[in-house]
Amino acid sequence: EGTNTKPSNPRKIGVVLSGGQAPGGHNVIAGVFDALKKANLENQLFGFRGGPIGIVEGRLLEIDSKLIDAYRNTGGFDIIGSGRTKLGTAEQFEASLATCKSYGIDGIVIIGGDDSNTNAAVLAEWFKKRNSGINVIGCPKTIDGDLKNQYIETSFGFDTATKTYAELIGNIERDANSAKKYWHFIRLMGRSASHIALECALKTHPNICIISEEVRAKNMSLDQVIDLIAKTIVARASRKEDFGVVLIPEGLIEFIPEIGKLIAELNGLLAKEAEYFATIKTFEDAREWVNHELSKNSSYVFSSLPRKIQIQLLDDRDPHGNVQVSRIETEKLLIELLDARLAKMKLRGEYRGKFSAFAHFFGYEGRSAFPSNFDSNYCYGLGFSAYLLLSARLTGYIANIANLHLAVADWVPGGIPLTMMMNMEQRHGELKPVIRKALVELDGAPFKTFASNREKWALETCYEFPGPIQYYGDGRISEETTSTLNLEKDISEED
Ligand code: FBP
Repeated sequence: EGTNTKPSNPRKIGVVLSGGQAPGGHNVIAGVFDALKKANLENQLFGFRGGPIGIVEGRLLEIDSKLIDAYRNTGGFDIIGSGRTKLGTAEQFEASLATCKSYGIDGIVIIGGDDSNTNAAVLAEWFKKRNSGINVIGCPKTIDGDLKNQYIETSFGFDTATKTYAELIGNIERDANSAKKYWHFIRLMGRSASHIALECALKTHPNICIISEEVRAKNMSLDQVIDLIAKTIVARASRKEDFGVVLIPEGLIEFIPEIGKLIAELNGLLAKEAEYFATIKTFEDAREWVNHELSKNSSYVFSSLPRKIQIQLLDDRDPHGNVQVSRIETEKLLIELLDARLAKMKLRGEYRGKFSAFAHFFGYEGRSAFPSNFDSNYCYGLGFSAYLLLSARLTGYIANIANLHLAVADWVPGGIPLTMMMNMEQRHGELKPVIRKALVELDGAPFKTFASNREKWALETCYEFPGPIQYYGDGRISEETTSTLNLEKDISEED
């Protein structure tokens, strides 16, 4: 609130949704819309369609009150769609400038993850160098929870996605504990970091949760990961508990050192030889060629994997040239290897249980869920702040809100220059500015809390059943955010 009663000069603002869906994206747009209409009813909001490519190709639509009202507090990004096009070339920047000029747009809000916000900073700098008068503001989005740092407490979407998965995991735990005959292997989304798996473990107390960052830190091989799981299965079998729940972060496959190395080699090879690779007709021929091109170790690792996983590893790459981990069925790989391992142990008389396993993957069902109260409020606040930053003629900032573990009335909105969270890193032999992904910290409070409980959760059956997201009723439940954020804030306040 302020005392100024004079409307600002009319402005046209564009908004873009970039990358994977995250609950609350529509509320960011609602926040921008409401703020700009409060500033001046003549202000207009445009949505670029299909992600960043919409700016380049000039695909946009005006967002009016009727349209935005139909999308308030809903999940998904379907109001304007999303996409993963990477903005980086001079041609793309020129085309973006032309789009803005032809529609009179002088401010852009980019709603995205670490890469999209990096691109927002680069675009902001480019527009500034051209004296275009176009300002660019980012907003921190991703269910993966890995866009956070000393300034950004959490990315939006993480709260709702983990609550959605935790509800489903709790349901499976209850089923497992009722029938007492199945092991459930649940892979959870999260491209690299294991924040989602860790948060779900804190909420549901599964028997096993693998944390990729720990696997990498301990340099554990695939064989050792299998050992670890087998040990718990055997221990529970000796207590006549032939059931359990295992959480697996989808990024695990890349964090197992020998497979990580194989994937890095494959990414490089398929990028370099893309044209030749496209001419190979059968999987058998592709496998033979790949085996020939890979280093001896990686070729050995590749050959030892089941055919289905080999096919998935050779699947299409994402726009950054990386393997798409959401398509690799790591949970099935683990079950297959455990089946073989436990059969051998049975023959040696080391295991007397019955191993019957089911594989699940929870990803897309959490990305477009109806946002929790936390995400609804957080996103609306981010959108509103983004417009205030634009109206202050700032550029290259990311909207942020501090004190998110407190009641909404105590939240503090603001903005941070994106360059404050960027580092120069070598990418394809060139120094590039990047916002580093925040991985799970093994000395952080969330992981330590998990680590101090996991032995008990492994053997005893201590499942927790969070149930569905609550929107009304007791505020301690409906307004509560993630354990991850609360634990991180508790520690930083003690410091
Ligand atoms: P963002 O980083 O863009 O938010 O996307 C994250 C994510 O949901 C990952 O968890 C998952 O691996 C990936 O997107 C799946 O991508 P796609 O939607 O292209 O299948």
